[in-house]
Amino acid sequence: MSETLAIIKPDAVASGRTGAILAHLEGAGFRIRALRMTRLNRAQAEAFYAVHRKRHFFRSLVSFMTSGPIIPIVLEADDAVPRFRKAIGATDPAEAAAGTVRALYAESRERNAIHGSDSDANAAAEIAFFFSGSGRLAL
Ligand code: 3AN
Repeated sequence: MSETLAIIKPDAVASGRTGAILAHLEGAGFRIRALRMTRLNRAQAEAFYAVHRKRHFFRSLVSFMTSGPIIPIVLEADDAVPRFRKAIGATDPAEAAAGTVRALYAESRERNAIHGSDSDANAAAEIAFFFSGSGRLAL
């Protein structure tokens, strides 16, 4: 078993898709190991997406990700990172495979409903970003 970090993004939280997305993920075999609701400030969003700081969409992405509450989730499964990437689909919902979370719930390439870690190393770093210290109780 391994872990990955998911984030239900502000668009999906605001449109009331949280429950549907959680049910979809549990139905796809992911086990919820930790979950919280929070809201990023600008500095936190810039730090989380630092790898994209030179991209043309960075400012817009930070603005979107700070626009409302988000729900970070630690998910567990066999090969969690690649399995989860497959379950959420391509970044652009127009290119996401049928039945994936983004095909079902994303609005656009930016407002794309959900985040998923892209490697085991990034999963560990992203889980620590949201669930370090007392934020994550021993299981
Ligand atoms: P993914 O979330 O599929 O791993 P990344 O890591 O390339 O995609 O991009 C991180 C986030 O940046 C995406 N989830 C999306 O919200 C936003 N993003 C990526 N590419 C674009 C783009 N061309 N225009 C606007 N926003 C984008």
